[in-house]
Amino acid sequence: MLRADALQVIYPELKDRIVVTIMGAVAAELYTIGHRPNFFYLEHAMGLASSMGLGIALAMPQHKVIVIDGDGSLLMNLGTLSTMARYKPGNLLHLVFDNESLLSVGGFPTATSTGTDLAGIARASGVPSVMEANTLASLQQSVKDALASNTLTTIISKVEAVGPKTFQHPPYYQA
Ligand SMILES: Cc1ncc(C[n+]2csc(CCOP(=O)(O)OP(=O)(O)O)c2C)c(N)n1
Ligand SMILES: [Mg+2]
Repeated sequence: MLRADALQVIYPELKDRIVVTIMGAVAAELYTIGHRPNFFYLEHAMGLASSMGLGIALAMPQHKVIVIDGDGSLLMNLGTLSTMARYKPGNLLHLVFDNESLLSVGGFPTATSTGTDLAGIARASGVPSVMEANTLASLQQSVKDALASNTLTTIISKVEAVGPKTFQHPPYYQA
């Protein structure tokens, strides 16, 4: 599954919600599909999109918040899973695209390429709903189910390590 196709398929669920993404390739992909003022691309602070999303979800319980994370970013801040699980905001959906790679900085393999199981870590951290969705249809359904459930959910989605050709200076980088 290509992450760009996955984003396209779930875009109807994203477009009217607060969305916080990690930096790099996935931010550019979402921006290209259709930027919205309710999308925030957290540049540079690797690993912290989920922490920011947690804060927003807790501060704004009337809104659903969707975090779009990456395997490398989540591995850098695994404690976010236990913190999310501790507070369990039902309005937070944590979607992790696992391409087994630090794709945005050249494609170095991450620990998920050698067996680290992010869904297992999320479950063991106490996240009440953890799903694995590796096809477009299952991802679309999992996102819909998670948003309808009012339960803190982490979805791990394996995708190919493929991104846009260039994404160094998209408009959101400019002041
Ligand atoms: C603290 C810190 N270390 C390193 C970087 C450089 N960096 C930017 S994106 C990235 C890779 C992110 O990997 P992942 O979350 O898997 O997303 P992908 O690029 O695969 O979409 C790295 C290492 C950074 N921005 N901040
Ligand atoms: Mg990655």
